[in-house]
Amino acid sequence: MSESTNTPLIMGVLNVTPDSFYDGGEHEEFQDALDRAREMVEAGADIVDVGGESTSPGSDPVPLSEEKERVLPVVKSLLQELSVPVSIDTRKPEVAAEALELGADYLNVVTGFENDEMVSLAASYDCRVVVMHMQGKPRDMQEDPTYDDVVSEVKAYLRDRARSLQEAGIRRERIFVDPGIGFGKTLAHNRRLLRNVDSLRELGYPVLVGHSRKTFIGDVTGDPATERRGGTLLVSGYLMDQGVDVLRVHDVADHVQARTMHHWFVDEGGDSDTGRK
Ligand code: HH2
Repeated sequence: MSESTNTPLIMGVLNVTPDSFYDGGEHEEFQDALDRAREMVEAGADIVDVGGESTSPGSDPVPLSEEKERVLPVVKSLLQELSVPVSIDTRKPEVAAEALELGADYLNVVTGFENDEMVSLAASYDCRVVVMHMQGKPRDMQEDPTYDDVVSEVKAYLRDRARSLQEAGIRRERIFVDPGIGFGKTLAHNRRLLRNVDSLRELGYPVLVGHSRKTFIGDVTGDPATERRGGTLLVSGYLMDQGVDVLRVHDVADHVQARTMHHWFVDEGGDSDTGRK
């Protein structure tokens, strides 16, 4: 196997959402989620992010009991079985509380920890937290996103939120910030943010980016979500150039390979050609 590095960390996306493809019901869905998580870890994922509610543009909220039924058994099994940290991606404090009680290592909240209950949960479990920027709500966030200067506004928001998390008792080194690609952003906003991840890193917190297979790639290329691997990888390489700390992605094996190549290309010594074969 090729030499590997672990910067940036690769966070594999595990969406536990109903799929019309299955007619075998819940059990099959559960087994399928475990299999996909195992595959991602085998491929080199550093973290597995489990989510049971779609937050893509136009999506509706999932009832609490349904989200719990979907994600908690999966989180429980993964925590028992996997050697890597498990992250819970939820907007609901009730789901977060149970996942943290089971031992979840990361709390990934796309609503910026604006909910005080989420903040106190994160503080009492001393987990790692991902604080993300979003303008609006998934239902309508893409209707007319507006900024004077998207980079400085997102940066200021993340600085404020991270500070208030620290004030609530969450240690600085446990906080990750995320510009929220596609969450209340136009194509031009997404591009500006992706080009300025190095500026977000000036905040002094590790930066996580979740751009994988998102709509902006389809807007540029015309390709559906299942065929956006090339676009995703190109953007990932560009983010690696800027020192991104965590990439939240669907295609783990491709990213582990890209990370190894990036390391070889950028970090591994000089260019001198001594003529030695
Ligand atoms: N994006 C999605 C969900 N969770 N969390 C963080 N921290 N950053 C993101 O950019 C992010 C996230 C949405 O993407 P995906 O999981 O691919 O889609 P869906 O919400 O439809 O399951």
